[in-house]
Amino acid sequence: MALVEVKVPDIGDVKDVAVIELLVKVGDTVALEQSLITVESDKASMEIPSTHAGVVKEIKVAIGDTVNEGSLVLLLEAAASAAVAAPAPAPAVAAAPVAAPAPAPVAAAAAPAPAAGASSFIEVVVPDIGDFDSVAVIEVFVKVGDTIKMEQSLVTVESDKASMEIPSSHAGVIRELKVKLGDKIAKGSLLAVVEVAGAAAPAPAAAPVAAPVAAAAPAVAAVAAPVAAAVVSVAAPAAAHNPTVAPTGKLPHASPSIRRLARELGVPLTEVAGSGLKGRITEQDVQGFVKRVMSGAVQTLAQKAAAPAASANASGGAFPGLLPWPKVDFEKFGAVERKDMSRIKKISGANLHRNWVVIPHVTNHDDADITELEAFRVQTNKENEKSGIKVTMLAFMIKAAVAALKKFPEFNASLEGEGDAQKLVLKKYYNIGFAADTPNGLVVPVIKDADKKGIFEISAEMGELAKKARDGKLGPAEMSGGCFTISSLGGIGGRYFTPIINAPEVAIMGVCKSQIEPKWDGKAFQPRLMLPLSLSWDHRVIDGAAAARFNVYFASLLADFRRIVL
Ligand code: CAO
Repeated sequence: MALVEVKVPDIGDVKDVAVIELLVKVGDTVALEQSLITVESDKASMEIPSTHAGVVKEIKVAIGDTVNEGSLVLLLEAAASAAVAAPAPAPAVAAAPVAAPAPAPVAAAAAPAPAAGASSFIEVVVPDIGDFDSVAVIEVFVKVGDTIKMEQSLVTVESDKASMEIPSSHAGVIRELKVKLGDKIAKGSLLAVVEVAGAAAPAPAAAPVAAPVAAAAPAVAAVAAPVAAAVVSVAAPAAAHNPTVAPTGKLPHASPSIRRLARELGVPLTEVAGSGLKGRITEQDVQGFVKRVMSGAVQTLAQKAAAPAASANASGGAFPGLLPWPKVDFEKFGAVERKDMSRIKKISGANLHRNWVVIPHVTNHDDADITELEAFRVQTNKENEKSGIKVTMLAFMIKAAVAALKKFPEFNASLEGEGDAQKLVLKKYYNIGFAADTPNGLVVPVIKDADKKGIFEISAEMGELAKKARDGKLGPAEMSGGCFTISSLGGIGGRYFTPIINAPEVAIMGVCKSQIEPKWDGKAFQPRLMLPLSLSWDHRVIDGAAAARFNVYFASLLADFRRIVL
């Protein structure tokens, strides 16, 4: 087996790009064209693919290094066929499937005669972006009315190997925005109409917009050239793209400016859930992450690993030893389809993951005899048929939860702070969330001040909130402030499950489908309607005995609802 030097291929006119990610490690088996490192200029990030298949023997770059065309990336023990195809000393560029076309300067630039005080309208178009003839817009940084500087990034576009920001060729005020998220654009596509103040004369009457765009003013071209070079230098995807090796899945989806922002703020992008198109990490996601870290609602993995064992979130210590996520070439086994995750699924998934990892969960199962309560509910609904309000079992459970939270205040609490400064916040209000299944994923609307509301009012409000949830119209205020959550799968089926606590709450009640079961009354078995309960609780705050008592009390309330008023 021959050792092969894998080098940075022709990356256009860009010089001294920084290595921002290592996507492989020594010992990894890489395929031809598999991305090895990510480099970043000030306007674009790109993955550098391998020129050979083989096993990584030595990595010659580190994060933060600057590289250029020809820089040695790593040594590879090439697989037999690849070694023959590309002898070791041959420059990687020769075989590189990513050699970029020669860059061309930004096309959109105006050079009309100046006329102080006048303003004109300029069409800003996509410059030469190399071989990409249809790239998707994944971020739009500006809106109509924004004042922009020359070279300010307007949009980010993404191919399957790189993302790049498209800068403006002019300073001015955006008067029309001609692209939106998801649009496919290419060289020459119109991005925006910009009103340029002062420097540019009004264009000839016949063609007020097009005229200024036609010729490039030298000054503008000079400034814009490096940008264009960075843009076009982005490695073109290989002609013979192998879907089994790229993308690697390790690279967080974020544009260069977001990566820069994250680096400045010290935000680990791998831990940020992206809410943008295709899971793209947006500026808001980074800011939100910072806010959550600052408020103590979340820790970075590094913080968790460094946290003392006594810390509330000390579970993070286990992370560094975790095996990497299995990479499977699914297509090898049969046909597959890839689907984007809904925004709600991504957000709720990230929250559930954090809660599952950080909170030491325990789940107690129990049953409530709801024979009489169900009869009462059916009777109530019959009596109120005309009113249109249907009372559901969940409304009774919300009232029972309020009573149980009053009796066991540590369940109506949240942990705050870390280490010695940690406190338990006991709430004197009773807001109960209920998990609602929607076509886009799970959401948790909150019934505020459930202690002050009756069963009818709760039922009506739940109906409205559940409808809003299904229609995707729930506002953040309607999902915040919860003290305790009930997750009811009763309308669907199942026996018991282990619900994940909705942080910063400390417990959640899961409910499954009630069914008639034989219960011994001391003399004979009686058919009773039994409701399966699954209470998950945070063992940092609650003990098993308290959880068992909570369940017993909760079940006793449902068994005889008169106890609520005691
Ligand atoms: N046992 C037996 N039947 C039950 C029941 C139970 N525990 N709970 C509800 N039902 C019955 C209802 O009586 C109703 O029957 P009828 O139409 O004959 O009266 C039927 O199931 C449908 O009820 P529902 O689900 O519409 O109403 P709900 O108040 O129980 O629930 C809501 C509302 C929004 C909670 C529910 O629609 C929902 O989204 N549940 C899923 C929650 C979820 O996904 N949890 C999992 C989170 S973890 O991933």
